Amino acid sequence: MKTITLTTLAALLLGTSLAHAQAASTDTDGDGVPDISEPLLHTDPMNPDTDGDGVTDLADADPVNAQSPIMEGGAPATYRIGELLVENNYDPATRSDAPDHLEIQVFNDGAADLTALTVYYTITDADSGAMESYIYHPEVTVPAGGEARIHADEGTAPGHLRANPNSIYLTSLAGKHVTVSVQADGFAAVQGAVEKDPGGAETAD
Ligand SMILES: [Ca+2]
Ligand SMILES: [Ca+2]
Ligand SMILES: [Ca+2]
Repeated sequence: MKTITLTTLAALLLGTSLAHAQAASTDTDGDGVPDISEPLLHTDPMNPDTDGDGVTDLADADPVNAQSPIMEGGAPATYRIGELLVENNYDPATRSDAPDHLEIQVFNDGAADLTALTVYYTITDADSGAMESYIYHPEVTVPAGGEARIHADEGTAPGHLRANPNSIYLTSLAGKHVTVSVQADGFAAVQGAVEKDPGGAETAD
């Protein structure tokens, strides 16, 4: 019969509890909030500043509600929001339906390329009234006389921003009211709004 010494047993138990402790304290994005706690705060375990306001998730009193960075005034906007989707997205690259996500089409009617855009969007849950708001600075250029699309999803290609996987957009089945503001430096902002049907986000539809 194989015997196990008390020392071995103690080492095994210690090893197990250490592994548990390490798993419980894993903090992938290094913001001080353990991975296992981020869903409780509705924050993103892969993003140290989920709402994009410059304050880390641990220090942020309201980590999924950023104050609007949109400036009043500015030159008349030479751009506009075209399509604004929160579901029924389509991926032209694969010619197939894409998982539901926020997608903003921006038209540039001006004579100069647009860069350094600020995007601010809010999501309000129609049932609970819970609200989230996010700031993004997408690295996209909207060519003069052309258009660009900005996606808040899991994509990594240009124009794709990381969306919060613990957002009410994904975790609540209620309908959502979504507002979007887009502003180029020195110009007036443009706004849009869209309603998302109840039923949560579908992988594809
Ligand atoms: Ca974290
Ligand atoms: Ca985080
Ligand atoms: Ca923040």
